[in-house]
Amino acid sequence: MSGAMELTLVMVKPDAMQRRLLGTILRRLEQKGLVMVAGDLRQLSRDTAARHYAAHQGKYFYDRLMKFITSGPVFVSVWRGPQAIQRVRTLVGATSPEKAQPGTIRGDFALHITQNLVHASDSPASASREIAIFFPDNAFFDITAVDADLLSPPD
Ligand code: FUP
Repeated sequence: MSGAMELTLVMVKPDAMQRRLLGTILRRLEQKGLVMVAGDLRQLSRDTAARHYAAHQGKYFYDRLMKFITSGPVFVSVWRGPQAIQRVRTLVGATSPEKAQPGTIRGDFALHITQNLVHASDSPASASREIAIFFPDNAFFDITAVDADLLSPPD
């Protein structure tokens, strides 16, 4: 069973942009069969970054995180697919660099807990909240992959 269709927010962070890993990261999500339905290169303001990371306000790493995420352009995107939220999290890998497994984006390319290349929504509630921050118009492309039925046949 492939699961319900979901939307999830993926942000490719300034370290990945600097390291020219945008294409590599997007490619992994595409290879899995997920479809990008919105995407944009943006410089985050401190206000937008604070909304996005509201749950971490007051934590010891908050200032470092805010400085990092506003240090250069990020690529914000919305992806669609069956159980896309958990599947993207699995492809991204664990937050801690010691725990991120080889084969995941962080496991293969990241050494640091802050400079960890990519953000992905961690639950349906986070996905809705984060998508509304970056794409308030909710105007997503209605792309159906030509191989959608092969990748995820209806049950
Ligand atoms: P994740 O969902 O894997 O991106 O991780 P969290 O939501 O737990 O943390 C959000 C961001 O805070 C992470 F991308 C990295 C940063 N962070 C730190 O810099 N130090 C920490 O100790 C924990 C998280």
